[in-house]
Amino acid sequence: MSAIRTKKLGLTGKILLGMMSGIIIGLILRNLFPESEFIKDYITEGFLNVIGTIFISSLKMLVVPLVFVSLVCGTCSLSDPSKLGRLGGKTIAFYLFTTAIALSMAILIAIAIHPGQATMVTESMHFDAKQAPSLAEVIINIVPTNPMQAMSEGNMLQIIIFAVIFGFAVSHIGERGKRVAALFNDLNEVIMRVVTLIMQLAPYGVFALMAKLALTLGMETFSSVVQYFFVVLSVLLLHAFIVYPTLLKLFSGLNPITFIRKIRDVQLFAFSTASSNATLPVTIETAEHRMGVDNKIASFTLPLGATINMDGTAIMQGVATVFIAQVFGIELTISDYVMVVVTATLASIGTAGVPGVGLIMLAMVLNQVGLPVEGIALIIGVDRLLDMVRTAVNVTGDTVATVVIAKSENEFNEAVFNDTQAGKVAP
Ligand code: DAS
Repeated sequence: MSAIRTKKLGLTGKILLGMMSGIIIGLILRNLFPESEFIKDYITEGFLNVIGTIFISSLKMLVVPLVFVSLVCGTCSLSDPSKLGRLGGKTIAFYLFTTAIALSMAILIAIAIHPGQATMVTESMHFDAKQAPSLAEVIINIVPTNPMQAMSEGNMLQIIIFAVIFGFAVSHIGERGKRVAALFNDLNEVIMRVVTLIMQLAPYGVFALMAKLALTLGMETFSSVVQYFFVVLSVLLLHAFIVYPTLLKLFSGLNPITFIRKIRDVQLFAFSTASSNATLPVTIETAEHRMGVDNKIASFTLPLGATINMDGTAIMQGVATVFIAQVFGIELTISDYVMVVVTATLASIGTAGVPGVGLIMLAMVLNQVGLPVEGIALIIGVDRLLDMVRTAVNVTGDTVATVVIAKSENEFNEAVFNDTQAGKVAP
């Protein structure tokens, strides 16, 4: 057990080392050679971009096969099919509950601190708002007309629906179904082994991502919207380290400190990649092998959460809406705030966990309450950094819900969570 713990600690330490050295080296290069075309072309957009993109692509490469195979395994191993309905209901209810808490907290704190000053409006502000899907389109688009196309496009909600139906069918063909299920379980183990191998690349990938970010994101960006940045950051940290541990303790009785220690790797991956989807392989491996969640729960709740549960994003949208209203001197009514909560919650359901999606959905929220979408131009400069933090909050919320639901369904090995029994960690 100590060997496993040392190995895990080594990986976390190496990732943190990669992150810090990337930021320091990036900032040094930016300050020593601020105008260097060589640095820009061959280091930032060259070497660092290549390494960082390959690392994120290697994680994303696993998302579709992992989600499909693990969901088929999870669904066909659910002995009582009616459990699927209860599991789905519990999962979606818990996700909506935590998102509503996140949004309400964000709006109340932004109103109290009042970060937006009317002096910041300029003529040059402009933001091309992409048309977000309507609720009806989101629901219709859930069912895939072509599962292969859904997989090639990475349409997560369609993949989830197809995998659940496929797995349900596997459990209804008797003995032959058992052979199919065994095959999918073996495939799942293979994919988990690939996840463990790719995790060894993390320190190098994280170094490249952080160095590129430090080289491109100048400190001057922050000065204009520093208050907005720190209001969002403080609500994100409040939600991650106060609200979630409280909910975990309340709904499962488990030790929040143990959870925070074990979720660290997942948060670092999410922070570095700014993508819940890309982090999904690590989230599932951690939930199953380090927290004792059974595959039949994790394979369902985590892919669903990476797609429909984005509390961190909702927090940004809540603060940004209040901030932009304040900057433009627009008074929002209570019903406007209720509309923000409903729209931001629905907006997060229909969007995949990829970098920057929260900002695109913010345009939908601003439209809904009649606020100028141009206001997004004020905050876009610091959004990448906030995207990284809110993605870490998103995956933390997905994992809290998964642990709570697994324990409530008795599909949870508390000995693994408390480190009194080794999980199935790949050697
Ligand atoms: N980057 C998104 C995610 O992967 C969150 C966001 O864009 O707000 O969860």
